[in-house]
Amino acid sequence: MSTYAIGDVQGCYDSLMALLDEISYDPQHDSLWFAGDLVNRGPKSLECPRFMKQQSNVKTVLGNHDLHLIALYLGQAAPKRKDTFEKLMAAPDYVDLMVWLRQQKLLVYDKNLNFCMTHAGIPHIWTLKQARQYAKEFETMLRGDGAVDFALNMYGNKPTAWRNDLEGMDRYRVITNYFTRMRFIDMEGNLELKTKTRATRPPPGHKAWFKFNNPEMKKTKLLFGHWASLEGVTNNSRAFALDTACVWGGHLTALRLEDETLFSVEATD
Ligand SMILES: [Mn+2]
Repeated sequence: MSTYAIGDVQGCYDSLMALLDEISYDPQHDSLWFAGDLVNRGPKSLECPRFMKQQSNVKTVLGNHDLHLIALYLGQAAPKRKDTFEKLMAAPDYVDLMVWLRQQKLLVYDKNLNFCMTHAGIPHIWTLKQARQYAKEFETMLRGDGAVDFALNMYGNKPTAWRNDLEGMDRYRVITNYFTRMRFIDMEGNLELKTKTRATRPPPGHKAWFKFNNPEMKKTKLLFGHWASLEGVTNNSRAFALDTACVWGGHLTALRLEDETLFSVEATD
């Protein structure tokens, strides 16, 4: 009976199967958490969500690629050149898979395990309570009719920082930018969304989000994906970077939450 948190799969179904083999995954007893970006760029964006939907003990959070797919599904975004959604969008269960995807969360928290998972992280300007509240706000919107309007308005880097009085699309956009796109941030919480380098090369005035002192992180351990160039290194025993660049020929990584043991396989897709 173990819980494994797995980094960005991005359609790398064969690597996922190899990793599940490596950890001797037992669907009857084990649980799987996925850190988002379940689809895109990799070759099997249909098979990955199909597999996750079939399992009874899977928790996932949405990543930027998953939100992009939802926007395409809702007819509010143009496909990007590198998207790999053709097979998924032509599949007989496409709509079922999208209904499932829209039910997924931005944040998963388990009090007993003392882990919280989001795709990109949690900014130091939010308490865990705030983060859970904003995630829930967004999740409720995404399941309803408001999602169409959001999909039309989700792209963009502004506003750059959280304010309690933000409303409507600005509020949803900044919530998703923190949860699904954040890497570098400044003391006031302003996001810098262009730089994708390692944590040791921040843009001036900014730091990797997990380098800021966040009292919540002394209590709760954070799992995230999204930032492949970290190569799994945060130098912070409370922040676990799970994206090890599987889709770029790196590795697919799982962390067993009960004892913090890492497992990984080489990319095979
Ligand atoms: Mn991502």
